[in-house]
Amino acid sequence: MPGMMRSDVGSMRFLSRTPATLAASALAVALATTASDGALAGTGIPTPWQLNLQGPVTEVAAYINWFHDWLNVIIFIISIFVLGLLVYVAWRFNEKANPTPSRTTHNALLEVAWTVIPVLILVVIAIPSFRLLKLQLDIPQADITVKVTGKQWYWSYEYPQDGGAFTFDSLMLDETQRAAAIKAKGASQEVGDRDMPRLLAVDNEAVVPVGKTVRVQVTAADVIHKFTVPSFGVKIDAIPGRLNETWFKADREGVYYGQCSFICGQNHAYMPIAFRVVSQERYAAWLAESKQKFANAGDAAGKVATAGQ
Ligand SMILES: [Cu+2]
Repeated sequence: MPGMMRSDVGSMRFLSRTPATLAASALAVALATTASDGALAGTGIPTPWQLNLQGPVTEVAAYINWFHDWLNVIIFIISIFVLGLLVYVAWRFNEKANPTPSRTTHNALLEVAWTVIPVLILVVIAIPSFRLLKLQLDIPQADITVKVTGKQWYWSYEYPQDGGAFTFDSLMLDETQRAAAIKAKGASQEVGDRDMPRLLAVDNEAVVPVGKTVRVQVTAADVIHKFTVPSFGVKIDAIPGRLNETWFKADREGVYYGQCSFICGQNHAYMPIAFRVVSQERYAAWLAESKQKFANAGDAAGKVATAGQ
């Protein structure tokens, strides 16, 4: 897709300059431009008719997008090559065209080639794959730690550092609440749908500062959930009794939505994740405000009954 943060994966650029990549990129760009009206459409949020991955705002997500495109190039080349071979064999060596077939059974050069070439293909997949795994799993020194707990069917966020030490629950706005929120803002339906998207907008967004490394500790309180934010390149299981860790460093302000990605019960589809990435000043203001607001926040168990209606 155009305008993506490719610069972050500069070390892999040598691989993305082949003519085949350029052709595939051109095709992807053509498809993406017909599918969306702006280069950044689909960043932080899915869009109608979206074909590609959501736009990345972290190094990991940019790498995932690049790796996805790179695999597609390999897949296209192999598929076209195999299809070409099949068509050629069916045309050139059918019974009519080739009534007396050759009885050749061995060809050393060919056998070496069809062993070595697939190995090389696996190597050019494995190297970036391991690099990506290392980037995801090797969590850098964190500026902020946020603990996220999946619950049926909402998320709780805990800010243990920064002297914050507050917890809050984040529940999806149902259509009645969303309509009321849009009305309270005095926004048009169009603006309301953009700022408070259906099935994604929540009552309390998690807020983090831009350009800071956020370590996310993920767990669950009841059943297995999965914490997923596509534009951060983050997807990790939330398992009761286990603390999983991941990280992201968003390099652009904005709101980035995700969803639970592990079927966890009746309202699995209605427990979105919303991260608002803001400037350091706005983050500090939000922290101060939240310390007051969530000082006595109890568990949201009582709110669940209205969450998915
Ligand atoms: Cu869930």
